[in-house]
Amino acid sequence: MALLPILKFPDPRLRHKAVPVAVVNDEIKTIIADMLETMYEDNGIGLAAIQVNIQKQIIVMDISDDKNDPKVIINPEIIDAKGNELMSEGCLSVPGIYAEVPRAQEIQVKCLDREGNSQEFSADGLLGHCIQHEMDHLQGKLFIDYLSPLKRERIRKKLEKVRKQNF
Ligand code: GNR
Ligand code: NI
Repeated sequence: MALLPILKFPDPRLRHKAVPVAVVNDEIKTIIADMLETMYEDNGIGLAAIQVNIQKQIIVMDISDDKNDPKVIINPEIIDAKGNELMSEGCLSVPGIYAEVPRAQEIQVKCLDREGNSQEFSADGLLGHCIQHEMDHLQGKLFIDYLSPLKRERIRKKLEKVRKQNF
């Protein structure tokens, strides 16, 4: 097991696109274990492989209060979506920033699980929002892209300042 460094906005590598996983082999299982450890360490409810500089379509999540219900989705596709709702989101790659983001209210997801088996399920509420947030990461998109360019620019300046202070 290993903790992986999380890329922070405006790192251009957060704009890369992930490619599908061909087979869920031992290499992929190691990445999943390391991603879960990293997500729990940083108190996130989700983590996409792009955030740890791995360009593969792998997402880990745990929205449970006790942090004992890990969910892993690989090569996810949204095959149906309905409704629209706003929810306040944060992101481990955009630390300290929170904003309301519009998402579908309920989605139908098709994916592989961590054993490589095909799965289909519906998700709403926090899990639904989290899946949509993580799937955006796999396409190089961040939740702050839904904000106005002015707000995004303010956030970029703030995080650049924090980065320089920590240098
Ligand atoms: O920890 C996280 N919280 C969160 C809250 C609302 C909607 C999405 C999320 S995901 C985020 C972790 C993260 O950055 N995942 O990419
Ligand atoms: Ni995020």
